[in-house]
Amino acid sequence: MGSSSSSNTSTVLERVLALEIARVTERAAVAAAYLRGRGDEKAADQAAVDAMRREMNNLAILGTVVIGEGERDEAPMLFIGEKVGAGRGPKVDIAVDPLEGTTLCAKNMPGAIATMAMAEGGTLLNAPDVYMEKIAVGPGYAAGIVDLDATPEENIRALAKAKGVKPAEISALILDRPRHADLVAAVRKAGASVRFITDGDVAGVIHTADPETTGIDIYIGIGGAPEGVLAAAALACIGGQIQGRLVLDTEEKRQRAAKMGIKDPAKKYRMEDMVRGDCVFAATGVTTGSLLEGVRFKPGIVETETVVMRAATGTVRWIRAEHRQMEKFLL
Ligand code: VTB
Repeated sequence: MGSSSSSNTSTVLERVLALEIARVTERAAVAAAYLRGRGDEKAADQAAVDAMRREMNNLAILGTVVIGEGERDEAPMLFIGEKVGAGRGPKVDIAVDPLEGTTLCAKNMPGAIATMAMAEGGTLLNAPDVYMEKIAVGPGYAAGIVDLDATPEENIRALAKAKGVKPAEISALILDRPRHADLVAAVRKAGASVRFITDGDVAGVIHTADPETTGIDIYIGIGGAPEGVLAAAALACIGGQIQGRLVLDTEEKRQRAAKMGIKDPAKKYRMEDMVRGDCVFAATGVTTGSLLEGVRFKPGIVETETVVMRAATGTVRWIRAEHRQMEKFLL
């Protein structure tokens, strides 16, 4: 960090924002939870976006959304470049996915979360909402143990060797999509086991950080770029490695990226390229999943579970909240 202005921002991230951020994801999660199981992805996403924006605008920050949801599936977004916050305080970059797993929420299936990350201004990857190739492993491995440019077989073998197990004892988490057919075949050919998720690769990547509990050693595949940056923010806090490469397969996408300052469309981003400074990451469960409990409505009480992580210290806080003031959740 070094300069006094960034250490000021760090202090603010530590003292205030690391807890304030929980309110933002809590509010988004509760708003989405009111729309669980209604089969309406757009409505749930919109509710989460509106709630997140509303709560974020109470924070004493000069925030800019640098990567967010919206363009790809035309969801109602907190758009890239949008200014958020109360208009005073430190300059911060913000990555948002107000409802990660809109389908999971609309179908009331496990694993929908509300998530965001906040970092010092100019330190989070500013990119369009396109796909991203990703590969991630948890902490404890030599840098570069797996690589986007290696074959799946090479990655599985290298990881198994480093872990001191057979490839058969390695589990890879992959989004269940037709585009991953070759990848899945290659991972299986290498001898590893594939676990599928239907959605929710932010939590998927986070699972690699605790393989003993989750049974997941590696995340591989193509998902959303915002989810990639959010996952990188989480791993920057808890340890691990992630690499990403934007899928800029049309001239239109390359131009959109160029406007955001991306000169090399084929650049391989390491975690440190996606999250360069101190950052805080938060996620609140919407539907109960393997990472977080979902929102529970009880008579007079709304319960939420949130995880807040901070890169500079590696602190991870689990916040179980009981909310008794219902009015604030009704938009
Ligand atoms: C992933 C996953 C998301 O999108 O990023 C995925 O984490 C990738 O896009 O929860 P496709 O659904 O288009 O394959 C989600 O599933 C939904 O945004």
